[in-house]
Amino acid sequence: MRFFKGMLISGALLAGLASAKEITTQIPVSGMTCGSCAVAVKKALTSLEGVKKVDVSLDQNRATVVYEDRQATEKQLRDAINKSGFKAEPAKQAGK
Ligand code: 9UX
Repeated sequence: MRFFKGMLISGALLAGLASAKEITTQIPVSGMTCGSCAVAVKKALTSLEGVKKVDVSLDQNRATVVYEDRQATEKQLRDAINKSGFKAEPAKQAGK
């Protein structure tokens, strides 16, 4: 009995993970010239619903974002970057 209960719980956990999928994406950002620029981009992204983690690199001109698959889209992330006064560039496929 204990065994089957364990199976049920494992199954429920797996189902939960499958429905709550987090995606990590890297978006090149141009126009950032100082630390405050990077902070502004980070704030804009962090304020979006479904965004879990944001890291903005001024040196690498890139934002790394972890977001909830069901609550946000990469388009929304890009729009937020553009609205904050910077520019989300097309993702590079090479060197990913
Ligand atoms: Mo980065 Mo904007 O200096 O004033 S925050 S250029």
